Amino acid sequence: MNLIDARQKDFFVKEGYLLLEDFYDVSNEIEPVLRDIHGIIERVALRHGIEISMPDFSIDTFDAGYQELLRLDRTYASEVYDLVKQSPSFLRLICNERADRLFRELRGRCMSGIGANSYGIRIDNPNDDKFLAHWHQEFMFQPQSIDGIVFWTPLLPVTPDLGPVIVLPRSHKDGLCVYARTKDYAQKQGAYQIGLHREASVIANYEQIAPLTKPGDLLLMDFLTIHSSGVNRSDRSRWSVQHRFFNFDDPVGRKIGWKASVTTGVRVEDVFPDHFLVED
Ligand SMILES: O=C(O)CCC(=O)C(=O)O
Ligand SMILES: [Fe+2]
Repeated sequence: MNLIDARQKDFFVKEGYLLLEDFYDVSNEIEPVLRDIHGIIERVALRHGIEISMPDFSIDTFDAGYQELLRLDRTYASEVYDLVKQSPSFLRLICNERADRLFRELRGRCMSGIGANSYGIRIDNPNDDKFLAHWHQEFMFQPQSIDGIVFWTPLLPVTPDLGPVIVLPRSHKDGLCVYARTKDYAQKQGAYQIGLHREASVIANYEQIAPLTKPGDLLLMDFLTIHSSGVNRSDRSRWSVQHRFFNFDDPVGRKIGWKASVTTGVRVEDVFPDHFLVED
């Protein structure tokens, strides 16, 4: 049995993204991740001897206590950020058999892979713009295979004020863009200083969409589709899972050697010398 029909596959190929509503089973696949997050927040507080008001677990308030930790000391919140990736239920979600099969339905018969450090749980805190992902294509930051696919799934209902991901439909058709270490992002860390060369004029070529999603939904993006974080102007953190599959059989990936995520220190200027400019 196929997970998607021909019309959905055509849509993805043409538009460079696809929203699959209710792809994951919320009780069996999403809720365990929320429970682990709840448990980790509780334990990080305990470790630091902090009394936070934490009600018993519920799907709607799974992150209760997190805002308090963040307010008390940002490093407590960073600990939570690093630890939630170590939850078995999260790792089960991203290695999910159906997700893997979905990747291979979209890319045809191939051997799939999950790049080193290519997955995580984003916690986008209210009005904290420093860690937002500016306009990018995944392949530049996850140099595994050019036909890789981002799997983006929310852990809470994403309303407009929470800042849904912004996607530029059909931007994948124009191939890998030219990038530079731009002045605009000079204050960011490491590879996040890299941005699209002449970003505003590139972005202006496309329509922008920002799909609203709920737990269980899955947003797929082609590794060449330009996208960015929306800005969170609500009073709650925006929790979402990102994971990615790549194709070991893609000739571009084979040539570059299926590299790990830039977050491991891979120098993408060396991987893609033809796609970098030094701006003056
Ligand atoms: O969630 C976001 O704000 C950005 C997500 C993103 O860039 C990705 O999932 O690849
Ligand atoms: Fe991305």
